[in-house]
Amino acid sequence: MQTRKKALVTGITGQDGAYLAQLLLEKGYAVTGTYRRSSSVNFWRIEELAIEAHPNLTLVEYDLTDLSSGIRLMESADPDEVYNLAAQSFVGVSFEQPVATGTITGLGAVNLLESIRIVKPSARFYQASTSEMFGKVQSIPQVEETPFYPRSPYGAAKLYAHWMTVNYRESYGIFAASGILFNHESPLRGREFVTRKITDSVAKIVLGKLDVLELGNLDAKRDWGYAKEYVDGMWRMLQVDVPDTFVLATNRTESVRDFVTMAFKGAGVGIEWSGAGESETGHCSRSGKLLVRVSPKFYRPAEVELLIGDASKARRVLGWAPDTTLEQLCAMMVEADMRRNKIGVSF
Ligand code: NDP
Ligand code: GDR
Repeated sequence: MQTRKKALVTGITGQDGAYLAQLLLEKGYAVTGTYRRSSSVNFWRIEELAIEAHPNLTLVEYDLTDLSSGIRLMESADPDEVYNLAAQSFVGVSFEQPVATGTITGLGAVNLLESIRIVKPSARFYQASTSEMFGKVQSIPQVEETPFYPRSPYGAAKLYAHWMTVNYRESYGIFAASGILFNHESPLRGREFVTRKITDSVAKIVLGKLDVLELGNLDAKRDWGYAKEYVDGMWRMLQVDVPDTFVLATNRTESVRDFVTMAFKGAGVGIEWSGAGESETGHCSRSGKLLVRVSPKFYRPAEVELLIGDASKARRVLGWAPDTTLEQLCAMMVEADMRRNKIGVSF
């Protein structure tokens, strides 16, 4: 009889953690998912996916910043595969909390790598790296070899974690993979991130629960994919023979403004834009009502203006390719937020 593979997923309460745990459970893994202690733990995502009571899922408290609890975690979970998804992941907040972001997002990964080195060096490790490491992009499209230039404390912390992952791979022979993932979204995305903020607000506006959507930089361009497909790419990175670094992206970039237009269209509302920069506004093309306004409070001290990735290496080596279009993704998110807001549930 084949023994069940064991996976450890940090950050199971987050978007990717929830989808990845679902995927691994479907594949027959025993999954240990970590969440951090707080006065009100939020399990809404694993509840939405109906996996919170799965017999092969164990939930344990773990704080990324604590090395000794990392060591104990590695001893108790005894994982074959470790997916490090937990992080202070919001770029905007990282400017306000640079030290905490460095400790959690940067050093947190090293705590796990050290725990693996000490307790279970045969475990395979996945680090959730990010296109934010490219920051002020040096060439287009971005690939694994594109030089890094992070533009936020978050990007810099992730770059440290990325290089430490490469370092543990090269120094100790640990199977440590780094996935440079471009933005990926879903109905489970946190509402602080721009796509979900937009789809939730569009739903509220259409239902008469909100007057105007306030946003920051509408010109920023992102390569947005569907999170459920990206967690499959993470898993694939740990199934190959040699640990490596891979970009996952769709190779299509759109502006925040375009995503707003797309989301309103998905809810049956046409939108017309006027003005520029901080005085740009969006109006309903039928009634002329103001629907979108720019607010300087959502601007960042330094911005990542344009991201577009090329995932050819992942396609070639991992057989990974995205399938869902941005229009389909946006429609899926608007539909979920319409449903939630109609029944008054809001996560
Ligand atoms: P989320 O913000 O949805 O989830 C982050 C997770 O980290 C949550 O479970 C959160 O717990 C947990 N966490 C935060 N601080 C700590 C801490 N001190 N100790 C333990 N756990 C902590 O992020 P995503 O799911 O979107 O992203 C997953 C990972 O991938 C992150 O590392 C992110 O930086 C990275 N990434 C994401 C991309 C994206 O587009 N989504 C793209 C590239 C990389 P809690 O629920 O309690 O807050
Ligand atoms: P990002 O995602 O910073 O790319 O990081 P986010 O959705 O926060 O911002 C995308 C772009 O939209 C602009 N923007 C706004 N952003 C937010 N959040 N709120 C606003 O009101 C707003 N208005 C304009 C931003 O300035 C930015 O240019 C995400 C996170 O998931 C990271 O953890 C991950 O590493 C990267 O994606 C890849």
